[in-house]
Amino acid sequence: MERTLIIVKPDGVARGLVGTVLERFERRGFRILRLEMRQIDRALAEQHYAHLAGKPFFEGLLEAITEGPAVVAVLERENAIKIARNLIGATNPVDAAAGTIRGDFGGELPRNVVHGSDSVESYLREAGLFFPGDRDLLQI
Ligand code: IDP
Ligand code: MG
Repeated sequence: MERTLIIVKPDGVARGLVGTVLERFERRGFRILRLEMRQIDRALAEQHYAHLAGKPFFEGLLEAITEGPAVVAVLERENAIKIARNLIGATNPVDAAAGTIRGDFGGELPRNVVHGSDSVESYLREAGLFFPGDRDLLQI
Protein backbone atom coordinates (compact mmCIF):
# COMPACT_ATOMS: atom_id res chain seq x y z
CA MET A 1 0.00 0.00 0.00
CA GLU A 2 1.33 3.43 -0.93
CA ARG A 3 0.64 6.84 0.57
CA THR A 4 0.53 10.39 -0.70
CA LEU A 5 0.27 13.80 0.91
CA ILE A 6 -2.49 15.93 -0.55
CA ILE A 7 -3.13 19.60 0.16
CA VAL A 8 -6.32 21.41 -0.75
CA LYS A 9 -4.57 24.74 -1.16
CA PRO A 10 -6.00 27.97 0.28
CA ASP A 11 -7.55 28.88 -3.09
CA GLY A 12 -9.35 25.53 -3.14
CA VAL A 13 -10.57 25.97 0.43
CA ALA A 14 -11.72 29.54 -0.29
CA ARG A 15 -13.65 28.34 -3.34
CA GLY A 16 -15.48 25.69 -1.34
CA LEU A 17 -13.81 22.71 -3.02
CA VAL A 18 -12.69 20.72 0.04
CA GLY A 19 -15.55 18.22 -0.06
CA THR A 20 -15.42 17.84 -3.83
CA VAL A 21 -11.69 17.20 -3.87
CA LEU A 22 -11.82 14.68 -1.02
CA GLU A 23 -14.80 12.95 -2.64
CA ARG A 24 -12.88 12.46 -5.86
CA PHE A 25 -10.08 10.73 -3.98
CA GLU A 26 -12.45 8.59 -1.94
CA ARG A 27 -14.39 7.56 -5.03
CA ARG A 28 -11.11 6.47 -6.58
CA GLY A 29 -10.45 4.15 -3.65
CA PHE A 30 -8.18 6.27 -1.48
CA ARG A 31 -8.51 5.85 2.27
CA ILE A 32 -8.04 8.95 4.42
CA LEU A 33 -5.36 8.30 7.07
CA ARG A 34 -4.90 11.88 8.31
CA LEU A 35 -6.93 15.03 7.69
CA GLU A 36 -6.24 18.45 9.12
CA MET A 37 -7.18 22.03 8.39
CA ARG A 38 -4.31 24.37 9.11
CA GLN A 39 -2.76 27.67 8.26
CA ILE A 40 0.58 26.97 6.58
CA ASP A 41 3.15 29.51 7.77
CA ARG A 42 5.96 30.91 5.70
CA ALA A 43 8.68 28.74 7.27
CA LEU A 44 6.75 25.55 6.50
CA ALA A 45 5.90 26.77 3.00
CA GLU A 46 9.58 27.48 2.29
CA GLN A 47 10.51 23.96 3.38
CA HIS A 48 7.68 22.30 1.48
CA TYR A 49 8.63 24.12 -1.73
CA ALA A 50 12.40 24.25 -1.10
CA HIS A 51 13.10 22.64 -4.48
CA LEU A 52 11.53 25.68 -6.17
CA ALA A 53 13.52 28.35 -4.31
CA GLY A 54 15.04 30.69 -6.87
CA LYS A 55 12.22 30.31 -9.40
CA PRO A 56 10.72 33.63 -10.44
CA PHE A 57 7.30 32.56 -9.11
CA PHE A 58 8.62 31.40 -5.70
CA GLU A 59 7.45 34.46 -3.73
CA GLY A 60 4.02 34.34 -5.30
CA LEU A 61 3.80 30.64 -4.55
CA LEU A 62 4.64 31.22 -0.88
CA GLU A 63 1.99 33.92 -0.72
CA ALA A 64 -0.63 31.67 -2.30
CA ILE A 65 -0.01 28.70 -0.01
CA THR A 66 -0.04 30.87 3.16
CA GLU A 67 -2.93 33.22 2.33
CA GLY A 68 -5.62 31.24 4.17
CA PRO A 69 -6.35 27.87 5.72
CA ALA A 70 -5.39 24.76 3.78
CA VAL A 71 -6.53 21.17 4.24
CA VAL A 72 -3.70 18.65 4.51
CA ALA A 73 -4.37 14.93 4.14
CA VAL A 74 -2.50 11.67 3.96
CA LEU A 75 -4.25 9.24 1.66
CA GLU A 76 -3.56 5.58 1.01
CA ARG A 77 -4.17 3.09 -1.77
CA GLU A 78 -2.11 1.00 -4.17
CA ASN A 79 -0.09 3.19 -6.55
CA ALA A 80 -1.32 6.19 -4.56
CA ILE A 81 1.20 8.68 -5.90
CA LYS A 82 0.73 8.03 -9.59
CA ILE A 83 -3.05 7.72 -9.39
CA ALA A 84 -3.34 10.90 -7.31
CA ARG A 85 -1.17 12.85 -9.75
CA ASN A 86 -3.37 11.64 -12.60
CA LEU A 87 -6.52 12.68 -10.71
CA ILE A 88 -5.02 16.11 -10.00
CA GLY A 89 -3.89 16.85 -13.56
CA ALA A 90 -1.17 19.02 -15.07
CA THR A 91 0.45 21.77 -13.00
CA ASN A 92 -1.06 24.57 -15.09
CA PRO A 93 -4.86 24.26 -15.12
CA VAL A 94 -4.77 25.55 -18.70
CA ASP A 95 -2.96 22.33 -19.68
CA ALA A 96 -4.92 20.00 -17.38
CA ALA A 97 -7.27 17.52 -19.05
CA ALA A 98 -11.02 17.67 -18.49
CA GLY A 99 -11.96 15.22 -15.76
CA THR A 100 -8.92 16.08 -13.66
CA ILE A 101 -9.32 18.31 -10.60
CA ARG A 102 -7.23 21.11 -12.07
CA GLY A 103 -8.83 20.67 -15.49
CA ASP A 104 -12.35 20.88 -14.08
CA PHE A 105 -11.88 23.63 -11.51
CA GLY A 106 -9.23 25.75 -13.19
CA GLY A 107 -7.46 28.52 -11.37
CA GLU A 108 -4.54 30.67 -12.38
CA LEU A 109 -0.98 29.74 -11.38
CA PRO A 110 0.20 29.52 -8.70
CA ARG A 111 -3.39 28.89 -7.54
CA ASN A 112 -4.26 25.44 -8.85
CA VAL A 113 -6.47 24.02 -6.07
CA VAL A 114 -4.48 21.02 -4.93
CA HIS A 115 -1.03 19.58 -4.25
CA GLY A 116 -0.03 15.92 -4.43
CA SER A 117 3.36 14.30 -3.66
CA ASP A 118 5.36 13.53 -6.80
CA SER A 119 7.32 10.49 -5.48
CA VAL A 120 7.65 8.23 -2.45
CA GLU A 121 10.69 10.28 -1.38
CA SER A 122 8.64 13.50 -1.60
CA TYR A 123 5.81 11.90 0.37
CA LEU A 124 8.19 10.91 3.18
CA ARG A 125 9.69 14.40 3.29
CA GLU A 126 6.26 16.08 3.22
CA ALA A 127 4.72 13.74 5.83
CA GLY A 128 7.66 14.56 8.11
CA LEU A 129 7.07 18.29 7.61
CA PHE A 130 3.30 18.36 8.04
CA PHE A 131 2.91 15.59 10.62
CA PRO A 132 6.17 15.71 12.60
CA GLY A 133 6.59 12.91 15.10
CA ASP A 134 3.84 10.83 13.48
CA ARG A 135 6.08 7.85 12.91
CA ASP A 136 3.28 5.58 11.69
CA LEU A 137 3.11 7.68 8.53
CA LEU A 138 6.70 6.87 7.63
CA GLN A 139 6.20 3.11 7.51
CA ILE A 140 5.84 2.31 3.85
P1 IDP B 1 3.00 20.33 -9.11
O1 IDP B 1 2.18 21.01 -8.02
O2 IDP B 1 2.13 19.98 -10.29
O3 IDP B 1 3.81 19.17 -8.60
P2 IDP B 1 5.49 21.87 -9.19
O4 IDP B 1 6.32 22.03 -10.39
O5 IDP B 1 5.97 20.98 -8.09
O6 IDP B 1 4.02 21.42 -9.69
O7 IDP B 1 5.21 23.32 -8.61
C1 IDP B 1 4.65 23.48 -7.33
C2 IDP B 1 3.61 24.58 -7.40
O8 IDP B 1 4.23 25.81 -7.79
C3 IDP B 1 2.52 24.38 -8.45
O9 IDP B 1 1.48 23.52 -8.02
C4 IDP B 1 2.03 25.79 -8.62
O10 IDP B 1 1.20 26.19 -7.54
C5 IDP B 1 3.33 26.58 -8.56
N1 IDP B 1 3.90 26.78 -9.89
C6 IDP B 1 4.57 25.87 -10.66
N2 IDP B 1 4.97 26.42 -11.83
C7 IDP B 1 4.55 27.70 -11.78
C8 IDP B 1 4.67 28.80 -12.70
O11 IDP B 1 5.23 28.70 -13.79
N3 IDP B 1 4.10 29.99 -12.30
C9 IDP B 1 3.49 30.15 -11.11
N4 IDP B 1 3.35 29.14 -10.22
C10 IDP B 1 3.87 27.94 -10.55
MG1 MG C 1 5.38 19.21 -7.24
